[in-house]
Amino acid sequence: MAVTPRRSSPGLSAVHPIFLFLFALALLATTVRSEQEHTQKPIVSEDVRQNPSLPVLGYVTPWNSRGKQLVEDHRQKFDIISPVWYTIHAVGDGYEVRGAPPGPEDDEWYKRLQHPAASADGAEQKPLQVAPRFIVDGWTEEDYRQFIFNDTRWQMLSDAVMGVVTEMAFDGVVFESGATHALPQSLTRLSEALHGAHKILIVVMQPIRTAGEKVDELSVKRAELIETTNSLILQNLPQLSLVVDYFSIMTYDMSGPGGREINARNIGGEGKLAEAAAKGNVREPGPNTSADWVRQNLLSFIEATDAGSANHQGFQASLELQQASRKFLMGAPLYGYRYPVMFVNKNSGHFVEPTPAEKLPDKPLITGSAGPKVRKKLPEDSVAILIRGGEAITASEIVDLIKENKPEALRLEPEGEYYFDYEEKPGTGFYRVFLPTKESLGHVLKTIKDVTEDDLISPFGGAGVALWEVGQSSAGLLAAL
Ligand SMILES: *[C@@H]1O[C@H](CO)[C@@H](O)[C@H](O)[C@H]1NC(C)=O
Ligand SMILES: CC(=O)N[C@H]1CO[C@H](CO)[C@@H](O)[C@@H]1O
Repeated sequence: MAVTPRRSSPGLSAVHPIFLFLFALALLATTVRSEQEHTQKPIVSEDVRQNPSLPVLGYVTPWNSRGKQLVEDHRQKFDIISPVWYTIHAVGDGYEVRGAPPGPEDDEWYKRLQHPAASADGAEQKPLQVAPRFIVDGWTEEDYRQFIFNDTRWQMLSDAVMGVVTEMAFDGVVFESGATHALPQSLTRLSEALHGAHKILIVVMQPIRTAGEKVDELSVKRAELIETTNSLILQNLPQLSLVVDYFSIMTYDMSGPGGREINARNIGGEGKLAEAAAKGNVREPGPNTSADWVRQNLLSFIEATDAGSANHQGFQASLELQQASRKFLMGAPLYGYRYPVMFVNKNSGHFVEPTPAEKLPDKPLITGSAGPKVRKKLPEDSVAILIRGGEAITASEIVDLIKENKPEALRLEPEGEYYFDYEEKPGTGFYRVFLPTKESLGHVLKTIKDVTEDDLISPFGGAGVALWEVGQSSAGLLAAL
């Protein structure tokens, strides 16, 4: 297993302050723009696709509804849009789909996307495919069991979903459930119904996780659980890849609200904290995604599909598998994460407090915002550890934090994601914020492209990106696409 990279100071490089400033400006520009003008024409040069060969799926949620305008302003950056609108319930002997576009304007919005539009320079923009997400909601284990083994039920579920798809004239479906890896046969009816109507089926898959070092009983158990889950996720991939058009792989939330386990070597001393770290009970804030993790996931999914081809023989099978090629849409987050943290001295394992700084140190720098601004610096050799779970934050929230606190952004190597620290008010505790940037997103895209273009790795290569979710992003971020 890959050891969590040590996060000692050689790994950190300070970002030129201009970077953050530009980042904030890019975000601000969008906020202002979408507030004042709804039919504003996109800026042409920014909107050229950086990686035209990679299909782009963008999720849009009702709770960050500015995603709708961002999609329209940058529609040539996308191929498929998935509004998050529907749930599938097990009711009585069958299934019921609930949900709808939240309002008439949402109806008009998705229909506009399905038609060609004119760009600022008068060129025609292609129509987008609209494939809303349908998520299985509240199913018990028994509900799954009944569904998996009963082809009357496969048909009932297909009918329930197709009823909506046909009525609304959607271009396809993103299907999400807690056990999609176990459903290749059960989804054949839905797949046939969609394909018969020239519509697409996309399924959401959990990512493959790194198992971690096996050093004692507990870590062995943990690692084995992760390995088992990984092989469950991958085992039916060859069959699934023949019924679906794309997989949307959730390679975001790499760290998630719980952060990640700190490397025990990063906390020394004899104290309780060092003891807890050695047992894997201390967590640190982490980046949401790394290009390397995305790459590992893509390779695992390609290999698992490939392994299936060994069981198929002949020309027809290889043709089918070629069509199975452009199937992996790797998830990339468009949100940041904010973690409440405390700082610990690496050598003693004791908590340390950032101290007011007269002169600005080059890194890292923490800025208090209350009253007369107090600039604080982090003592040498300290690491941040989580004191509570973190939360996702949007680009506009990040802009507000940057404007208010004027922090210095630091780059975490090798992940290439940026973070900054700030204190809300003196004495109320510190936060570390991880933010996606045009650069980190571009890096993920480049990694995907490299894999798809590497003939040795992927003779039938092809993959793209799935963005969660457009409403949390900004024009600045979307420029990476
Ligand atoms: C399959 O599902 C249908 C509809 O719920 C039900 O009527 C039927 O009894 C089920 N068949 C089996 C073998 O469970
Ligand atoms: C760089 C990094 O933090 N990678 C980790 C992110 O989270 C996933 C899953 O939790 C791990 O497998 C990665 O090692």
